[in-house]
Amino acid sequence: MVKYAPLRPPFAPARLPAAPERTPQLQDLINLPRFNTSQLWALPWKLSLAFIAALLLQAQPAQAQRVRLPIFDAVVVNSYPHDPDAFTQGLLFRDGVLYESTGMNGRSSIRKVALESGKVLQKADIPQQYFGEGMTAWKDELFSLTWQSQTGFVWDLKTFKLKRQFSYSGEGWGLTHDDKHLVLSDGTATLRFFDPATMKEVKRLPVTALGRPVEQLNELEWVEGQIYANVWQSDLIVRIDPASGQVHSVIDLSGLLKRSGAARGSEDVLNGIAYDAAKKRLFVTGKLWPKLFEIRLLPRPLTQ
Ligand SMILES: [Ca+2]
Repeated sequence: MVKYAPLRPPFAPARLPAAPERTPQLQDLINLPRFNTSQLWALPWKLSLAFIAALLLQAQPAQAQRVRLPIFDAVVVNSYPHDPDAFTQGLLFRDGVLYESTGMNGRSSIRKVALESGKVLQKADIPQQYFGEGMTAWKDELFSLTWQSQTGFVWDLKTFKLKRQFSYSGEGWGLTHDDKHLVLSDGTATLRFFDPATMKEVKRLPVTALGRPVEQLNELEWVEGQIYANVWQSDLIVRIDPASGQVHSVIDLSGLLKRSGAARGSEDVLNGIAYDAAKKRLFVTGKLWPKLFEIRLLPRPLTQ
């Protein structure tokens, strides 16, 4: 799958093309708000695909009823500094600190980051030939992926020393774990589960929303028995039932990028979900975003 083709070579954020709009396929599935005329004037003059999709749904009320999924909006509880040069690929929270993996050839790393200050406390670089991707912590180790090299790394959680490598087929995008397995996304609509002891694949989980596959699943987080997944190049996080693979609700984070202060380039998309299970705090950030947010989820009222 072409993921970063417009970027290479060279990596040049200032010259990136305009951002693509949201993933229309998934956007079609969620319960878009219905705009009334008093709200119309406040919308940006440039109609987004989301808005067009909303109009289409308005024009086809029967279909809108059929494709409705519950939506949650995000209330920002706290915001913290985040390294604007970090091309965030993986994010997790453990023992009071954040761990983050970053991407791009020559800029990929794993980091331990202080939540409040955003300061990088510890860092290990990933060799230049690799494009870093998602990461998760398992026991006293960190497992990190690479995009197309079919190579993963296992790091000591405390020392950040590289302990060993593993290989897997296909691409590596996001990584998290349940109580038994590591869960890997690869840009498709299928999540793959691995035994962390052997890194052998043990099962696959097709992810669907109202019967349709949800492609481009990216950064992952295991949250209270559910899998949260960024949908790449969208402002959406889908909440997946790990038993059935069904998306049962969607978190709409549109507006957070602007609030983060990030420049709107094609690559500075939402991509980072971490959960503090002890204090039940949910954190999100994006690639090259100067801010990281703690958010609380608020159900969006259903419109008639
Ligand atoms: Ca994560």
